[in-house]
Amino acid sequence: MKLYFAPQTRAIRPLIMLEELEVPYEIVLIDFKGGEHKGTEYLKIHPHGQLPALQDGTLTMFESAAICGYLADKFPDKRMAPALGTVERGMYYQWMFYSMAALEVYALDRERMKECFLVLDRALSGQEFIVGDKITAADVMIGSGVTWLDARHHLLNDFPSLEAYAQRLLARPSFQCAFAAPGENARK
Ligand SMILES: N[C@@H](CCC(=O)N[C@@H](CS)C(=O)NCC(=O)O)C(=O)O
Repeated sequence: MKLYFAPQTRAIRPLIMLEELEVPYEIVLIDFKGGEHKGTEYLKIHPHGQLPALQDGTLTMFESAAICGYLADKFPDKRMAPALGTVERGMYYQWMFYSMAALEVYALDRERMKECFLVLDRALSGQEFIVGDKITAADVMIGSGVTWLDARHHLLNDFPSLEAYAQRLLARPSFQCAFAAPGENARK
């Protein structure tokens, strides 16, 4: 599997997934600052010239949430997605979609973001992960989103359950790896 990656972009999400899954992968580092993502070659991979993208055999796909969902389903023994048709799967879909349809959509709106953080804070009160006691792809999406948004809005202090959750996730080797400096990302 090849992950098209640049540091400090949404490409950290599938990287966290690959690290949590502990499966082999190859990083294709794209020179984002140099504009390589808009070059002819990369536009064949991602039609909008954005990161991330994933290649797995004959599959080439984009959209960070879709990639994380795909990876979770590809390795079911790692239980990064709850079983189909369960209550947990319903909640998993809710938070996966919420990460894109609420957190990302309201990224620039501080008041809406407070509302989102309150919703997440309540959901996380008394539980370790967003869908119970096991990390899933939804935590990768919500956790990376919250961390990114808080760098802009500095709201976490007011939401203790969400803040503790973000800290727990950031302490995991997978998150540490994805946030590390370029060239230090890939697991040996
Ligand atoms: N919804 C997409 C957004 C992808 C995206 O906007 N990626 C940024 C980097 S974080 C990018 O490539 N921006 C360059 C551009 O939009 O031209 C996803 O989640 O994968």
